[in-house]
Amino acid sequence: MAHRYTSDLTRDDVTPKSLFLNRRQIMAGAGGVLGAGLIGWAARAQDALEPNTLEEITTYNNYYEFGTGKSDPARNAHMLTTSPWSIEIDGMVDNPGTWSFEQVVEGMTMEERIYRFRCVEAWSMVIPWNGFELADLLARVGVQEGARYVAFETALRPEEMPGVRVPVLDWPYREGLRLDEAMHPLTLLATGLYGEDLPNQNGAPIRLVVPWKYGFKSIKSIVRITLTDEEPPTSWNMSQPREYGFYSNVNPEVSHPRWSQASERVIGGGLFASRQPTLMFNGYEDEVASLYEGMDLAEFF
Ligand SMILES: Nc1nc2c(c(=O)[nH]1)N[C@H]1C(S)=C(S)[C@@H](COP(=O)(O)O)O[C@H]1N2
Ligand SMILES: [Mo]
Repeated sequence: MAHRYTSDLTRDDVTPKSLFLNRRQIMAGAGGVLGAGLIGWAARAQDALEPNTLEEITTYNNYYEFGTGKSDPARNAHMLTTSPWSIEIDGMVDNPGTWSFEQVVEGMTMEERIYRFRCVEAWSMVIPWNGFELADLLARVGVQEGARYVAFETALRPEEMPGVRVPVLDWPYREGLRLDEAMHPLTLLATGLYGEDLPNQNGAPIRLVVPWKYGFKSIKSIVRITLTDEEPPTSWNMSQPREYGFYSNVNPEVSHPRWSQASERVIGGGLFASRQPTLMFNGYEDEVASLYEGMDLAEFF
């Protein structure tokens, strides 16, 4: 995984057109960097797909199996053995079984996808992932008729994961998607970032990335994928159901009970880049809004 993969999804596809402005035009119009505040907002929106540094992406993490502090995963995740790795794929599939990591990745179309990443805690980054579409793997295992959801599980290894001695969550970490969300072309199984193997703290060797949902849906270090006809239990929803819904689509208009989701703190960044407005579906509204037609997005949060 030492090379960069080309993507058939360009920046234009994943950037709302109204925000896709030319930075040089903005700066010319503003008469320089010290232009009006409004210009700063526009420049930040344009800059939103400038990836964060590798340093930022790998030192500010949430991976509670290695501790609840933002720097705990970078300090502790080296303890996780990521090779060999196997994934159990079961439930309503034609070819259930245990797959090695190498078997899972074999023949998949690897791409680079530069995605916005928005944590429910109201911080954000831009991350250049390498991986493949979950839909391609699901096609390979053969989803049976009647399956409606996909459930995911993270490894649970107390001897390698100091954080699971603390019952902050009901381990193993579990997540899930509706089948149509799982099949969406934006939904990625990531195996790398910045063209290198995924660092352990980011969910090695393979993790989910669902860019229009809050970050906790993007489950790390997956060991099990189950097709089912019932909405699966998910860790944060089980822990605090009034705060974290099953859907958890990024929505600036629906506040978390304890804080607003209208804006986000940008990790890293330069002069202007401390806070920016949060976008509906994290900026992927054109691509995913149709999945939720007719649903009350405040009720199904
Ligand atoms: N297994 C597992 N997956 C997880 C988490 C976790 O604690 N355990 N944290 C989630 C949360 S809250 C976020 S914001 C993202 C963080 O991903 P990153 O550290 O790669 O930025 O991972 C998600 N996936
Ligand atoms: Mo998060």
